[in-house]
Amino acid sequence: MHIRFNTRYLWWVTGLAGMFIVACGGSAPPAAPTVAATSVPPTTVVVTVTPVPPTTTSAPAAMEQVESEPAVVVFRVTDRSIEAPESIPAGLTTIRLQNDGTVPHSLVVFDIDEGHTVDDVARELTGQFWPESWAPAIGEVSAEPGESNEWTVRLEKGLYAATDWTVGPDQVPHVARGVFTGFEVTASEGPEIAWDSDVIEIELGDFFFTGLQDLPAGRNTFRLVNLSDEQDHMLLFVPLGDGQTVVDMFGDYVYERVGGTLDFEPAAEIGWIGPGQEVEYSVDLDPGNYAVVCLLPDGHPGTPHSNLGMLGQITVSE
Ligand SMILES: [Cu+2]
Repeated sequence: MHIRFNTRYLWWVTGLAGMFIVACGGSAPPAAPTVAATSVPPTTVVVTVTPVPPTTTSAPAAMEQVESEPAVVVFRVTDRSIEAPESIPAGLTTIRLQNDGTVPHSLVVFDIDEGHTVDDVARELTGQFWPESWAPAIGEVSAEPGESNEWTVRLEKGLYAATDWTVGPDQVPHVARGVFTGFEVTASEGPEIAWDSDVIEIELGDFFFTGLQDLPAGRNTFRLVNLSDEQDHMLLFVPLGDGQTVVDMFGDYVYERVGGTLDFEPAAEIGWIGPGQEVEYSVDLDPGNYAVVCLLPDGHPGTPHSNLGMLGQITVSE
């Protein structure tokens, strides 16, 4: 975990140019899916979609929201491939990374604007560049071998790419080995599935958090909204030592230290959230004090967002 983590930050410093650029995500909201999902065995790659009976109310379908679980789509990642459906109905969707490989893997999904293709994303990533504003990230998770992790996002009609963009233990990018796939989100009709209302809402802006709060130990579910028009954001929860503060740990954080002297391992990570995106993540936290930071860079080479104000501290209690 630690090595992979440093590797990705090095990549930010040396290779990434595109993720700070204005994203245009202006497509109309799609009709919502009439789906309910069930979980699937980890070794299969299935979207389990069960039609929901049509509602009897006369309100326009696009305006109503129903309480239901989002559809679950499994992305089975091995060391050389991603198996996933080629087509997914639009709407609130849980994207689950199932790591069936032998090393840690991440899964990031890009929402590709019209005029660009899945191959465009592959080309950028193979050159170790982040896709530019035409393919904003809509979330990322990571998982150890044999484990899974997931997040929930409202998918809109269009083309998407999914990959593990990180570098393996042998320094070869996973995308270069074929850990990459594209999929299409198709229009769907019926009531929109409402977001879970029983969550902790956090807004991420340029450059601040709102809604950060002390938490009970265990599993906490967050809905995060990126208010920015141009910046990606993320959240890391990093355990603090006795008497240590977030300023001690990240107050003078600069990328030059990454890969060498700065030594930290996040307890939880809420991945890349593109401009305007809204996502839901659950994380498990043990009791203790945590630094909560966004370390993405502003500009290239960039100032870490933590230095610009995206830096907080919380206590997690039994
Ligand atoms: Cu940020």
